[in-house]
Amino acid sequence: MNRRSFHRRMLLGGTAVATSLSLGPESVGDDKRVRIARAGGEVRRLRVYAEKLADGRMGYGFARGQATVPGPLIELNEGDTLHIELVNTLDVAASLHVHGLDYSITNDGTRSSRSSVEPGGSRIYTWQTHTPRRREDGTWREGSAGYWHYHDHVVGTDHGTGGIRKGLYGPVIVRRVGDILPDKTFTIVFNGMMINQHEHEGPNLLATVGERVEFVMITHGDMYHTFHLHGHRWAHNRTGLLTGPDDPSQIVDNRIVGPGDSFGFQVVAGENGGPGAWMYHCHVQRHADHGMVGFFIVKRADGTIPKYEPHKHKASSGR
Ligand SMILES: [Cu+2]
Repeated sequence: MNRRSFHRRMLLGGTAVATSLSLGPESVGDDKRVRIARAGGEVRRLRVYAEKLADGRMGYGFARGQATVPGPLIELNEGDTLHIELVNTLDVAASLHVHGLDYSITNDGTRSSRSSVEPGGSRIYTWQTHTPRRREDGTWREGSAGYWHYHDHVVGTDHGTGGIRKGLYGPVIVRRVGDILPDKTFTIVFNGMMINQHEHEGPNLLATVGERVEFVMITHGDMYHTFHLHGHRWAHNRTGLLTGPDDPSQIVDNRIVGPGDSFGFQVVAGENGGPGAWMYHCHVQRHADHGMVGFFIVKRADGTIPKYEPHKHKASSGR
């Protein structure tokens, strides 16, 4: 198995004392190195289109005609500012409301704050992020890093119930300097009894043994669920990864989730059980039986998969 060496670095600046995991130059297994997130502080610009899909769903996309459900992943580093323009091609007002980041009330994406976008219109929302630091009163202010999400807040009702029901949602990841970067990221959204707006089956997620795979798990709708992944485990903390041998985070392979929740984690595909079509599903039995199930398909390096008969499930190779 992979041999990993960790060391801790103390960052001393003023009254702030931070401990971070430094993995930059370290070796992980056979000439494999992890990539780590750099420090933020950039001003970035994006344009996102709200669109109706041919099948009646609604989605966000970075270009016209390319809307997806879930919407595209937005990745930032702590300290970055994002100016994101929403172009509304729908025939109803829509918005962008983000969880976890910093924004003024005029960037809230709600009707009550007059920050929605009329049909055919556009507007720029500004989302900011910050690093953890000590307040002047000595208390600790959290940083923005986390697995977050965005969604419409005005289609159908003042809570965006109609937009969310049709697919207007997507993931946001804010990384802290030094966070380990994945080889690929998958987004799983439980929305009612659907996964990523598919009824009776979830998408298949394709990876190769040894790949560092990141999951972003978001929940919408009216129901509580449990997210379970076969053959893999993660830490119940911000990143889903342990920071070292003394990290007290609980290790889990199942987590209860409710509407508006989001979390994420990374696994090394097949690290514990090897290749195979590993199920992921809601562990509420009735929901699983209804089809809240998909497969995390971990291939051997030669592309084969043991004991697996491909069938109708839609496959996704991540990004
Ligand atoms: Cu469920």
